[in-house]
Amino acid sequence: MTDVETYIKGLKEKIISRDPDQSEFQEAVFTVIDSLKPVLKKHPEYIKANILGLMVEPERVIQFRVPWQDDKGNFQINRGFRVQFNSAIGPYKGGLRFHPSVNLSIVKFLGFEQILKNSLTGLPIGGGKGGSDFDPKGKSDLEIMRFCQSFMTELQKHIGPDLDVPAGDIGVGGREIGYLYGQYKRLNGSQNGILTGKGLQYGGSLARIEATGFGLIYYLDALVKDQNDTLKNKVVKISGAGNVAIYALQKAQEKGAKVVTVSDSNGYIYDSNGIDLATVKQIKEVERARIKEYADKIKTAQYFEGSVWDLSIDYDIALPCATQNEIDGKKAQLIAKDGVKYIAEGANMPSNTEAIKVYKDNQIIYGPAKAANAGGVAVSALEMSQNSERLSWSFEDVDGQLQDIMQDIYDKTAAADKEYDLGKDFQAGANIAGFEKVAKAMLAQGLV
Ligand code: NDP
Ligand code: 2IT
Repeated sequence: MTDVETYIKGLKEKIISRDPDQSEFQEAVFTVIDSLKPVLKKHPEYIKANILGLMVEPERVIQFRVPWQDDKGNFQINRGFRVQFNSAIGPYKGGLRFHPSVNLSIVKFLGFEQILKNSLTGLPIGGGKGGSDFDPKGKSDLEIMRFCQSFMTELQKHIGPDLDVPAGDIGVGGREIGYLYGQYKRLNGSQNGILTGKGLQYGGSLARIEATGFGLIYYLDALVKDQNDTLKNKVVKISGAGNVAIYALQKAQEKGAKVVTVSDSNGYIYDSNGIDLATVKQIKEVERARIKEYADKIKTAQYFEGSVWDLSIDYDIALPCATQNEIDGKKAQLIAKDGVKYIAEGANMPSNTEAIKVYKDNQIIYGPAKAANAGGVAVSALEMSQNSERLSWSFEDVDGQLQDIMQDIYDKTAAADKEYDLGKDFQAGANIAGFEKVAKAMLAQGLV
C-alpha cells in the first residue's frame, strides 16, 4: 500500500472504532476521503499535518434536552443538537433540521458536508449543523412556537453573529425561524445577524426562500451547457415538495423544462402534462397539506404511494430534493434504464454509495449535493453581509450574485476534474475544490 492508502485506511478504522453506529456520518466522510487520494498524493504536507484527521472531528458537539408542553398539557421532551464542525474559513454556518430521524450521526454527516459546501461558495463561512428529533407534522402553531422557544433558550448560549449562524433545513422554514429569532431577541436584544432565512420585515434577504431550488437549476444549467446541451424541453423528475423542490420546479419551468413529478414521504404525483407550480405552492406553503391533495385538484394527475424513484418513465433529468439515501443501487439502476442523462442533487446525500457507482458506470452526468445545492447557504451568507451593513439588496442583485456563485462552483468543480484528470467526475471535483481551501486555511492556522 502507498503512504496515502495506509493513511486513509487508518483514518477510516479510527472513525469506525470511535463512532461505530454513525453510518450516515461514515458514508459522507468515506466518500470524501476516497476522492481526495490524488490531492493527498500531490500534497504530502496535508498528511504530515493530519489535516483530514482534524477535519473529521467536530470542533464542538452540543447536545441538550428540549422540554415543551403540548396542547393537551402533556410534558414532552426532545433532543436538541448543534455540531460546530469547522471554523477555519469563517463562523460555523448551516441549517437546523426538525425531523424524528434526527440523531448525532445525521447532524454530523450534514455538518461535515456543510464544511466543503460552504467552502465551494467562495464566501467566508465555516461548517455546522443542528436540529432536533422533534416532529413538526400535525403540530399546532402554538406547539411549534413553544418548541422553538424552548429550543432557542438553550441554543442561544452557544451561537452568535460572528460565532455560529444557524438557518433552516427539513422541517424548519420561515415560521420556525421567526419563533426562534423572537426568543433569541427576547433573551439577548435585537441582533439580526444571528440566524438566516429570516422574514423580510426583520432582516431577511430577498431570494433566500428561492435560493436553494433556483441555485440547483443554475448549477444544472451550467453543467448541461458545458455538454453543449440545453434544459429546454427536457423531462424532469423531482422528489420532495418542500422548499428546495418547489423552487427547483419553478426555475426548471422558467428554463423550458417539463417537470412531471413531486413527492412527499408517503407518495408521489405524476402529471404527464407537467406539474402546476401554483397548485403545489397552495398545498404546501398555504394549506400545509399532503401532496396527495394535488390529484384531487388537478384531474390529469395521478397519485401513487411509495417512492417516486420506483416509477419507470422516459425522462432526461433526475433532481432528488427530499432527503438522504432516497436513491439506492436498485433505484439508480431504474434511473439508468429510463435513459436519464443528468442528475443534480437538491437534497443532502440523496444518493447512496451504490447509486453513485451506478451513475458512473452508466455515464450519467452527476452534480453532487455539496455543489448543486450550495445556493441556499450562499444566499444565507449574503443575508449575513446585508445584516452587517444594515442594508437590504434588491431581488435582482441577490439573484444575480447567486447565478454568478453557482456558475463559479460549476467552474471550480470542472477545473478540479480537469486538473486531476478525473474523467467528468464532478463529485470528486467538488470534494477536491472544497477541501483545498479549508485545508490551506487549517494548515496556516496550526494545530488548533
Ligand atoms: P422541507 O422540510 O421544506 O421539505 C422536505 C421534503 O422532503 C418534504 O416534501 C418531505 O416530505 C420530504 N421528505 C423529508 N424526509 C423524507 C423522508 N424520510 N422520505 C421521503 N421524503 C422525505 O425541507 P427542504 O426542502 O428545505 O429540504 C429538502 C432537502 O434539501 C434536505 O435534504 C435538506 O437537507 C436539503 N437542503 C435544504 C436547503 C435549504 O435551504 N432549505 C439547502 C440545501 C440543502 P414529508 O412532508 O412527507 O416529510
Ligand atoms: O444544507 C444546507 O446547506 C442548508 N440547509 C442551508 C444552510 C444555511 O445556513 O442556509
